[in-house]
Amino acid sequence: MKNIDSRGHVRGESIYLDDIPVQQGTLYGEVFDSPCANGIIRNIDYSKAAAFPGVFRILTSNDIPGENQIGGIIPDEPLFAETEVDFWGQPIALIIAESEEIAKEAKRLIKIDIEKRTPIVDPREARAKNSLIFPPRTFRIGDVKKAWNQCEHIIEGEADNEGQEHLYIETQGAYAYEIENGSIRISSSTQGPTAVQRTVAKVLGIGMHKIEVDVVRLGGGFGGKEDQATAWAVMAALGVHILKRPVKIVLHRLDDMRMTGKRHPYRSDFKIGLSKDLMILAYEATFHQNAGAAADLSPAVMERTLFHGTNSYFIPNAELTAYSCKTNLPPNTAFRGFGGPQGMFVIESAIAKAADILKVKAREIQEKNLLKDGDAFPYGQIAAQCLAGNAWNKASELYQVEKIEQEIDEFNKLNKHVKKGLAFQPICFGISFTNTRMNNARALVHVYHDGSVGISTGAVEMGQGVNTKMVQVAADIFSIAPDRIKLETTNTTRVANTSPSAASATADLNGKALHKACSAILERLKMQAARIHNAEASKIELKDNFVHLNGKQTETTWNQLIQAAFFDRISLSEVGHYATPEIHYDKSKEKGHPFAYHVFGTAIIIVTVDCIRGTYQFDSVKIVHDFGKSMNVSVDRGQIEGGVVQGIGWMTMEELMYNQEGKLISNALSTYKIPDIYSVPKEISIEHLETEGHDMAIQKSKAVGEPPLMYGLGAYFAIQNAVKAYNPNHELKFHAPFTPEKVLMGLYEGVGEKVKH
Ligand code: LUZ
Ligand code: MOS
Repeated sequence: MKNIDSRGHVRGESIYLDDIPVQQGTLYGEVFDSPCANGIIRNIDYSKAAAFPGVFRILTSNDIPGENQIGGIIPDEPLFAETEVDFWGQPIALIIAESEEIAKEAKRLIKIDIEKRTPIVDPREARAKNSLIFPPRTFRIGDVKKAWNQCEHIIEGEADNEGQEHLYIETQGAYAYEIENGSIRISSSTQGPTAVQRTVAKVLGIGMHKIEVDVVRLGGGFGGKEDQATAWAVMAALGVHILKRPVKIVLHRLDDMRMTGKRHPYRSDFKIGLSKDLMILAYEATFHQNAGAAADLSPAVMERTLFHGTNSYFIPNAELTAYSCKTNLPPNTAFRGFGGPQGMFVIESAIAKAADILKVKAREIQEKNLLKDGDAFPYGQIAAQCLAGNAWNKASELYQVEKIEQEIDEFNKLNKHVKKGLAFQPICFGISFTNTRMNNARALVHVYHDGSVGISTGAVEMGQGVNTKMVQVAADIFSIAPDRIKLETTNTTRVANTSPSAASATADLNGKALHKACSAILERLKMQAARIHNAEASKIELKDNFVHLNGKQTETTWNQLIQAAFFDRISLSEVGHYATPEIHYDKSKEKGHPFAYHVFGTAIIIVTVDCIRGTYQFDSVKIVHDFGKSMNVSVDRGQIEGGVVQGIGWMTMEELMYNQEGKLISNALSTYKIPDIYSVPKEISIEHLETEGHDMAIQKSKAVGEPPLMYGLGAYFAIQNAVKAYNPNHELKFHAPFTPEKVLMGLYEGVGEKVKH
């Protein structure tokens, strides 16, 4: 089925937050934020700004009727700073004015006097100073201390990654207005409508029942709106609560980049031990997560780093420890992969370094250690329906890897100043929120008495195509045309207590809930049809708009059946509730079965490096991916292509830089480079792995949102191999992104000296 949004998108008719018509009397909010990363507020003079014509009010922490607290997991984040500031861009006040322009003008008139303190920007420094968000955690399997003795080779090193700006095309924003009796309706560009509802209620000191959050769709989220859409919605609602006028806040791109958190930078140490025949016997890693100034989702992100610390390899003895380090950056947050990519980068770096020292190909080590059915992950779950080897083997055969390698060797011999590099990137990603209790969803279905259908779920459409999948589920069960079905906005009044659209689990969770609701209505309709045809319900089927009896089409249409059911006073509405079965996790032991299933795949990435300039172009990314049984191939391919490009961007060009004062200096699109149409690989081939699919996946179609991002990790190692082909003296470093500057340094370090080793 075609994406139901494609027509609206192409014609510019799709509704985003800023397209919602505003009510008469709407006011506009502008956030006044901290001009330094760490300091004590001595004085703020709002008088000139407050007196500026058109300014209605300046809201600060003093105006909050409930709690000045927006921390979702740990209550450690004020909505507005009170006496001190902990990061550059931290909200201090909200200026509410007649227009955005007036609010912006007024903001310039605020005078702030801050006593600056030295900020911490580096997570290792934070750990040394014991500045942690919460205590460290360790995952263990086997006995790593004993295993080192059995290792023929032991290799140690460091692997670091920087953050990543989400750069959703639609910036953060919210529009709130009063309905009546103090109830507030909020349109929010959020992945987590319930998080917004809960937090608004807490800050305003009123019940959640008075807050209705509605989401039409987002112009991208990528995790950046899982938690961090909340603050702006709360501010808008606070304005409504106090001024009794509609309030709209939409962040300017530069404000959004400065004030919001990003993917977590990590600083990590590894130690890997291999046997003579390249089996990984032992692995130790220590992760230092740069959480920023407040917890936000960092505890959950850190957990996923540990869950994915061994990627798709079986390592019998491993010890993974992670520290969530409190620094003076904006609180870092969810970003596609959610800590998984950071963990996987470290094991891939360890393997690359081992391969370099042992003078073997990384792919030999990778292949030998791939996870198999029955192998245990460090967190206790046993690999089942494991497709790591299948994906790897199919990729090797289908894309003729030996031949490609020969061609690359030839090319590198013939070309002095251009070199090619190749890397294999296997992935293994666990599907489910790592926090077991979040794995539930609901759906509400109404069949109207004309036979048309309205469905609501907790899923938020953010470009990933989940709405299309939801319509498919309903159309499939009722066996009616998709255009008889309307997908309603995501609304906390229709579907309550939702988990955010995140963790790649949105279509699974909401789809299964929808499946249950539709199935319940279907059962009632079959009984109705049975009455009409004097038959047993078990002999009835609904197919292609008609009632079928004993496998044959009858005269009764879907519409007639619905009419009859309606006249017979049969309920045509249903709520479905789904909670993922079988999953559990015991944090005290760090063991359990946290994931419904895993998604596997392998990518082969080939890059060409210009060895004069240090620039590069990706020739191809050749993928074999475990879709299960894809329910929508074009939607799923779109997710893979986008994920790959976003992953490559993070690994190669997107360079977030903070200076020593904790100020973001790559703070605009002129200094922060994301992949564009010219930097995407010339070829992205995507091949299905033929499998049955998994029962816990919606229609056996496996989750596809986050896993493909991690194919992009291979970009780093492909470039590294090309650099090595030019400069054998290049000493491997692991510090993503591998920008052209770093490539150039790598190409020329120690050139002219005798080759080492
Ligand atoms: N959000 C979350 C996520 O709260 N828990 C998760 O496990 C998760 N995983 C990926 C992306 N978002
Ligand atoms: Mo996400 S990183 O699944 O919000």
